Amino acid sequence: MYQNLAPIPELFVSYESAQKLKVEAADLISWDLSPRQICDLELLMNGGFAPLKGFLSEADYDGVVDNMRTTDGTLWPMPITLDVSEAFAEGLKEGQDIALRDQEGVILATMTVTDNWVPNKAKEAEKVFGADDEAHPAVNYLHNTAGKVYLGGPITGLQQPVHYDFRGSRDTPNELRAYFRKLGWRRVVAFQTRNPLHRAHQELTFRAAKEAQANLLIHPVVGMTKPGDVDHFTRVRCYEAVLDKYPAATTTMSLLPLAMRMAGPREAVWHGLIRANYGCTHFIVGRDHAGPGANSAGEDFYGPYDAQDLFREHQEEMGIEMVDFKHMVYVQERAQYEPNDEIEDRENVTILNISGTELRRRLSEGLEIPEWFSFPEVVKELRKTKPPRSKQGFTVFFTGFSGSGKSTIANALMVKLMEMGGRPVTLLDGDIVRKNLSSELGFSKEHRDLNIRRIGYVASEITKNAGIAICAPIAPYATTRRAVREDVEQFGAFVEVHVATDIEECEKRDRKGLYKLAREGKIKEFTGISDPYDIPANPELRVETIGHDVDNCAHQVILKLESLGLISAH
Ligand code: PPS
Repeated sequence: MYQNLAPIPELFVSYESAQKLKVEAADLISWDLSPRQICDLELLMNGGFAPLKGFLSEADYDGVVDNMRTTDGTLWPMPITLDVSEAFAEGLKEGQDIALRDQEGVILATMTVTDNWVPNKAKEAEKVFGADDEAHPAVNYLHNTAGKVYLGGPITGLQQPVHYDFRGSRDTPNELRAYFRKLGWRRVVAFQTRNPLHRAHQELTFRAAKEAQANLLIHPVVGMTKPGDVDHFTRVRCYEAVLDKYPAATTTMSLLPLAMRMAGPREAVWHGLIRANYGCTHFIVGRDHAGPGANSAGEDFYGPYDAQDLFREHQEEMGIEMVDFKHMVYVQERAQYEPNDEIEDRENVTILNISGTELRRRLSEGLEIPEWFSFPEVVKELRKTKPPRSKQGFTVFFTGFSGSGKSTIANALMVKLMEMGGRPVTLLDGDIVRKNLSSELGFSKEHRDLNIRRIGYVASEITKNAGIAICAPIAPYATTRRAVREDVEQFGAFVEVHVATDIEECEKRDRKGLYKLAREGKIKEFTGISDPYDIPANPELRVETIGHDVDNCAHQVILKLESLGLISAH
């Protein structure tokens, strides 16, 4: 297969029209785009999502969800939708233009709203992601981050989102096409990645290029990847280090501002279509492509080669060919990587492999990472970003009923950690936060969520800066606690401690006299009495306070922190 490298249509208007339209758009109702929507919009506008002309209409959305096709029959596996709040959608009329702004308020595009509907999110989860299970990051996003209403309609692109990082390595589809044209690269195999490249990846990409007799495009995602991944700044520094080890004449790297959904098979087809738009003729699909990991029952969402199967089914129509790979492993005797299924003399050789989980463990414990596994330059970058856990920041998040003992244990823990020294410790106790950060808030679900998200924000900043945050709010809602966990886990460990004193005991103790008032109806929405509390299903630690004194409870937390490698045992 050879690529036709003619330019593909973008949704941008000319510079002059854009200047004029920007002035006119200042009067339009504006939607402030979320980070994910900015990624989607960028690829819509620059042709990465061609032939889409805007956010999907309701009919196209239904087709995409049901059978991966828009109403005109175009193969498109991923719903690209503009989710908004009910309040925003309410006032809109059909055919109305709205301005789409980035997070600083810059107008990037206008959209003519042709469709405005409330999607069936449970169905979308089942059909697109395979299960309505919030352990899937995109399903979690769908239910807990995305707005309730979807808007659809064509886009008029005014300007690209502004990026200040790695500008020289970002290319639009047409820029890459022009580059390939200029170099005479008519066959290009793309490698999609959201992880640092190690030796196995290098071997895999070498083999793919050889097999497809093509040039190689390393095409890492720098938009949004799976929560908890290595941040893209670190990754790009790693890629740059590895790029030196490829022949410059046949390999290049470009950064893709895609917001991944981790949708396995559908995602693989989507990735292929995007790479075809970027001028590639071949696309590498390895084991468990864009897999989100385990579902809430502990099993993988997709089979390891489901993505390859779905890609194969559609590749003819997609205009891009798959280069499929089985899992690559290291054969010690031959000192090289080989596909696991091609090793014939398995009994006579030693097969080595380090999983992603094992790599993270070694990094977090400061253990050796062998040279057969990765390049010293890559390991050095990773160690800079991820020092051993005993040197990283972390958050201890207590949750439990009022009067359960959270604050008392949190205070004791703070003193013990300060006695050990080494890292600054901040206590974000429920009452302290309500006084200093959230004084205007009450106890409705909305206000409680806001309160906890503020605590989460501060805790994540402390964690990022290598400090220890101890939080002790009630935090009654599991979804909000999970959101805070995600905020914090970008930077360090999140240790949830359920102080499991039951409501009867808390009421019996009634240290602040609040339960009495709640029973009398004088305090409304009181947790455990007239308001819900989701018991944590899988906290890192559950402490019982009946029969254990405060010192003992705090010590249990210390032991947990030691076992997690967050404080060194001595
Ligand atoms: S939340 O839900 O996490 O935002 O609550 P939080 O900020 O931790 O609550 C702090 C203290 O507010 C007192 N208080 C109430 N608690 C629960 N429900 C209602 N309606 C309420 N009104 C006041 C209560 O003493 C909480 O303190 P703790 O430290 O938990 O005893």
